[in-house]
Amino acid sequence: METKMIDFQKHGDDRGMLIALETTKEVPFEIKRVYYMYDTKPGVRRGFHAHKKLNQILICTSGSCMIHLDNGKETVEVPLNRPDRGLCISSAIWREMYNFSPDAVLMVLASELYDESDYIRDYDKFIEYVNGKKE
Ligand code: T46
Repeated sequence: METKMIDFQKHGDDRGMLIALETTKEVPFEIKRVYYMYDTKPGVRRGFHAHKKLNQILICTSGSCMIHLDNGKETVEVPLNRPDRGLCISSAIWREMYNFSPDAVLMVLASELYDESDYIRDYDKFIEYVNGKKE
C-alpha cells in the first residue's frame, strides 16, 4: 500500500506543544494547498474517490476519525487520532473517511491546487485505472 504514517517532531515545553511542518522536511512534497474538515455530522462517510496525481498528508489535529484505503488489491483501515502524526497517501489510492468524533478536525496538506479533473469518483473506473487502462 502506497501509504505511510509519519510521526512529527514535537516541540514541547511548559507552555504546551507545537508542531512545525515544512515543505521537503517533514512533508515530502511542496505544499500547494491546505484544507480541513470539521463539524462532520454523525454517521457521515465521505471521500469515495482516488486521485490521478495528488499526494496528500492527512492529520487529525483534534478528535479522531477512521480512513479506509484501497489500492485496488488490498484495503486497510487506519485510525487517525493524534495531532503529531500524519498519514501520507499517494495518488491512485481510493479513500473514504468515517467515524468522525464530534470534535474531529481533519487537516490535509496537498501537493497540488484543487483540480476536479484529478478525481476518479467511480470505483469501477478506479480499478481500470490502477490496472493500467485509460479512463
Ligand atoms: C481528499 C479527501 C481526504 C474546494 O473547493 N477546494 C478544495 O481544495 C477541496 C478539497 C474541496 N473543495 C470543494 C469541492 C466540494 O464542493 O469542497 C466541497 C467538498 O469537497 P469533497 O466532496 O471533494 O470532499 P471529500 O471529503 O469527499 O474529499 C476531500 C478532498 O476533496 C479529497 O481530495 O482526498 O478530502
